Amino acid sequence: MTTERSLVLVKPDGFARGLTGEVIRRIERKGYRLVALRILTPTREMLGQHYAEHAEKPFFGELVDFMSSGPVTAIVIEGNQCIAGFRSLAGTTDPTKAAPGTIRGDLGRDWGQGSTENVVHGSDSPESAAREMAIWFPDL
Ligand code: DAT
Ligand code: MG
Repeated sequence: MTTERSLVLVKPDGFARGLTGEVIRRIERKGYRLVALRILTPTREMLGQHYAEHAEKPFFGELVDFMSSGPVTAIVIEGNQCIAGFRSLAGTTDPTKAAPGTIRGDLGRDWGQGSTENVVHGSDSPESAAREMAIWFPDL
């Protein structure tokens, strides 16, 4: 048994479009448990930590601009294999290519804004989950 926790974000596009409930509905229907939830507009400093692996990428500036543009819902979920399981629910990074049935495939699209707006973030490994939870939920 591998009970895990993962850090999920409903990104500013998803929050602004009223999709937080839809994302939570899919998480709960899948059978994962909600552990913690907060709504906040992330600072650029938080996002620099969260996306440290992408700091040198050409899209980093637009990514931080987009992610700091408004409120997000940060959620810790729990369940066996929930890290891979939520990534599967979320679908692939590019919302144009993400499969129908996934969060990004059903709810995301290219809005022609430059930044990749793909509704959700999910941790990609236990190490990332631990690192990200410390950023978004320092008291957990
Ligand atoms: P994921 O969010 O699927 O884990 P990632 O960690 O590779 O993807 O990238 C983090 C975010 O950065 C992603 O959700 C959207 C943005 N991004 C990734 N690759 C990009 C690219 N080639 N051009 C523009 N934005 C990109
Ligand atoms: Mg990632």
